[in-house]
Amino acid sequence: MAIGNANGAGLPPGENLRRQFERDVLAGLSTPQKALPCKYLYDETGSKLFEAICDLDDYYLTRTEAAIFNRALNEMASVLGRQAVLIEPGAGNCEKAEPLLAAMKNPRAYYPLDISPEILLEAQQRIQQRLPQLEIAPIFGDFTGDEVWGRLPPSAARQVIFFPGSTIGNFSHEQARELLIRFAGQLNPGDGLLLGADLVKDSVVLERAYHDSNHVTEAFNKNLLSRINSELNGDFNTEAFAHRAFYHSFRQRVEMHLVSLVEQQVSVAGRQFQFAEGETIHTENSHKYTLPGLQELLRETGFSPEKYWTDNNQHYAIYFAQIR
Ligand code: AVJ
Repeated sequence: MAIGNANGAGLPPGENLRRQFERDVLAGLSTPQKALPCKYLYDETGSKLFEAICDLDDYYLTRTEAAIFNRALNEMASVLGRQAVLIEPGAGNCEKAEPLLAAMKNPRAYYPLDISPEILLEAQQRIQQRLPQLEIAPIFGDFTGDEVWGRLPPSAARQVIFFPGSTIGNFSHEQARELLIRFAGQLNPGDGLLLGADLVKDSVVLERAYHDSNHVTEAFNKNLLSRINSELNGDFNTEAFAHRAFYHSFRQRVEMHLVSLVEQQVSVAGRQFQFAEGETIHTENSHKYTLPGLQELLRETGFSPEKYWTDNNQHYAIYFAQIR
């Protein structure tokens, strides 16, 4: 077999991803507002740091969502109905699906989708031990592309897409619409979506969650620079950048940036980039929703919002919607 062509086929595994990373970083550092795609924050170190963020007192999202699930699990299970198929895009360690599957009435199957096989296979074993009757079929790939969805087994049973964790917040409103339309395309009338989203709230609470006093989010943000240094032969001095996170109330999102503390030049993959003092790299968005905003998003994308659960402070919501 011939090795290597213009498409990068035949390259060692990981090389295509590295090249894509390089293209995205060089392009992102070349625009007037420097910006990097937030998905690159989640390499192995970044994912571990994100898990540490989830345990922080300042980061209310994870525990608030967990408490809503805990309290409403049986009600959710009955809304999902008997013998439903649960599909989870970006499932990761499947920690949120496990109690839900255990509460559901004779779930037909669980299809977790994720780019990371190791974590998914480990989760499959764990859940299979607890629920031996359940069919679990992990599907590896990027859920924002078409290709993975084509590999889902067709099903006559009721399907429910499970999308917790405020992952939707990483997407712009435009991208969120596209994503939900993609979800809808996978579903039939009467099928469901269980969606977790963080709500608009006091900016002090929001900013503390993304600028925590333990500096874990700072480490998470700066890890992107270390990753560029090691994978793309960069020479970022992580000390010369500061973590910044602020709530942009008009855009209803927390923006995460890295601020250059001095005027400096940085080299990445043989190319030079200038930073003025105070210039930033925009590294992540975390969109916040209002309940009416969520309902509108659902309606616009072919869903009919049926029921939601929230905490007493209305900091976070889990929405159940059906395909019209
Ligand atoms: C993984 C997108 C839900 O936006 O709250 C947390 C990512 N970034 N702290 C979020 C994140 C910094 C997180 N999501």
